[in-house]
Amino acid sequence: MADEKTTQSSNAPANTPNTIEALYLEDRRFAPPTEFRKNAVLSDEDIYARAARDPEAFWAEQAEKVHWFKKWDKVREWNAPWVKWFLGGKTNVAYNCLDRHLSTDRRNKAALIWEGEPGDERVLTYNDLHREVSKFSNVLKGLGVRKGDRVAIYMPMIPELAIAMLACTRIGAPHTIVFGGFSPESLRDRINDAQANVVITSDGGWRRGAILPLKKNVDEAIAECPSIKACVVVERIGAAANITMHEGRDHWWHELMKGISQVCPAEEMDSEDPLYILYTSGTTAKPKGILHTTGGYLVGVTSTFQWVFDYRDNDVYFCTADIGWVTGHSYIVYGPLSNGATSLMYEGSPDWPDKDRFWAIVEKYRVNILYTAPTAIRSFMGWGLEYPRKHDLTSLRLIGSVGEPINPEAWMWYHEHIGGGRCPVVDTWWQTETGSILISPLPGITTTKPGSATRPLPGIEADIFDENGNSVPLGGGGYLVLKAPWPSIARTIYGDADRYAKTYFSRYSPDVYFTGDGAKRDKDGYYWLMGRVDDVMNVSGHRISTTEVESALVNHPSVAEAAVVGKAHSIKGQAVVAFVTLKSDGANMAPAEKIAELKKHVANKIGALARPEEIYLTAELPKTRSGKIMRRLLRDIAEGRAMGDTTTLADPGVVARLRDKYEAAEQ
Ligand code: 7RM
Repeated sequence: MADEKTTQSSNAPANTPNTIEALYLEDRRFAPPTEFRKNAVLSDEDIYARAARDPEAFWAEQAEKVHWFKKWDKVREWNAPWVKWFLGGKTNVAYNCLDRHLSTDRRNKAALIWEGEPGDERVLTYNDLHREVSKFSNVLKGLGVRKGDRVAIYMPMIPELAIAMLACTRIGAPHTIVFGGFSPESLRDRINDAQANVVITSDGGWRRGAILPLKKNVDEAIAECPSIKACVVVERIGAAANITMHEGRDHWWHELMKGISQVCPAEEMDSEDPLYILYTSGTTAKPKGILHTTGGYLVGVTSTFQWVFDYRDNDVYFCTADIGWVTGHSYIVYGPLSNGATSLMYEGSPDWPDKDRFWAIVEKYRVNILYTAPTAIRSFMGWGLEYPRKHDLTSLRLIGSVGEPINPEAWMWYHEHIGGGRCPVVDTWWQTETGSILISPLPGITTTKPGSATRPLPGIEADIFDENGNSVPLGGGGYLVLKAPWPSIARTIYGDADRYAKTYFSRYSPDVYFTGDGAKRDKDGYYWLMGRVDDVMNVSGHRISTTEVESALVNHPSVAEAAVVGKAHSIKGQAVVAFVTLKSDGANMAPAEKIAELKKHVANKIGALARPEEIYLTAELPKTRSGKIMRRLLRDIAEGRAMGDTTTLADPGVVARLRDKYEAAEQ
């Protein structure tokens, strides 16, 4: 049965009757196990009150735990919506992730454990990683990269990806990582927006035994990227990748690394110097370049990694995300490494060569902490218990979830069948823009409820507002907001400060951050996230803008108009559904062929992740009298719901005709 929370559509009002009922029916509680609590990094509830009494002092105390070349003069400067943290402080994130550990017992500890597809493996100790990063830092300098220059990275999940990003960070060159599933056009647009000088890629990547043509995509992209001066290529595939190296522009990673100096001191960065740019979908077709800076981000990811995952020195930690997303940035690389953790990175898919791959990895490396996504958990549920049961999962002591609301059934399954009933489950809410986890249980303190991300972390001032900016009392729902800045908040949208202010700080007032998420708080003050309230879909934990997909569709020569909505999907959370009207000369082939062509077109334009699950060709779209497409009605149709208010429609007959057509197609 589909659960109430996953059937929430992206623009649904935050508290529809069925969800309220579900929440009040949810009476299962899971207190931290006594043993866990006894040994936990945090076990004293008082931390919340302490942080609330004096947030600046609290964050300064956290900042003391990382290394500074020079300590800050001032903790925070807040001219809403603009904020700076640890002003005057000098630090380097890569120094904190590497050098800092070399003078400790961690020197020869595994920093990265890499499990490649199909079964390749490599372990890099902190000492190894420091050496490789220092060498590649010198490579980048040799290619002319200077502090402040942007470097694009388009790579599979291989150790060189982590090495490349840490090298950028070491020399103060902000990286912009583009997920390997994005199309050449998406890559081109991001490189051009960031004005990157260098791009780092590989000859290809392995995905379910097939080759991802990364270098070929780069060639296509940078043909239209005048800022790119050099391209560095890691050899992952070999001859089978069949790539062309362009003389003077393209360089093999291994050749550049040959004989280069291992010495490259970390650049002393200002606390507010840019650290990286990461593009994310918003409500318009153009992705936003979310800019994170140095000191605050470091403090945010370092502290939350330790608190939420209860990281202790001998733990093996496995986050299944791709580093191309923020989860990988913060919780595969920066947060874990700055804590001196052993972070496992896996190149492939959960179902390759078989559906037990994650569990085989857990058993092989005796993983203690696992961090994955609800969409994966729902797939595992569908595949059946035989796969986890094939493996010894008793090394696990804590399991986490991120990316979208986790429905209580999936939470329970995860708790019982992966966590063996003994592991606390941390459902962590955050965003690319927040940089680090903001709402989550503290596993040694918080009693969890399946489906709730529980409470804002210490130092985080969240609230739920109604349309008018009034705080909604416990038991009610509305919009999730943050009423004070935290250290790892994004500082701007690269090159578009106005859009930053407008997107996040104009809904209520310049000192209130609007998350774009609907949420509800129960009588105990626990938060229940309800999904996006804007035109952003969440497909398998990935943010995709409806407008972006619509633009891709109307870019096709036969399409006149397109409207895209997210439809509840039992595995993906949401699936992309498009309603398309064709130009009069567009119906030049059978509808089924046309639909296949349009799906392929979207995948080519944006990337496979945006490929519509369903496309409906229709003669008309429901519009208001002022000509706005009423997506809400399309969602009602796609999700088979009773039709909402149709009084503002220019032609009320349109929806009835559309619904008949949709239902006929669904048969
Ligand atoms: C980390 C990440 C952000 C959006 C966010 C939410 C949704 C993420 C949860 C969640 C409910 C969660 N960054 N979201 N985590 N919803 N419970 N634990 O996912 O920028 O890619 O997406 O994802 O809608 O606004 S993201």
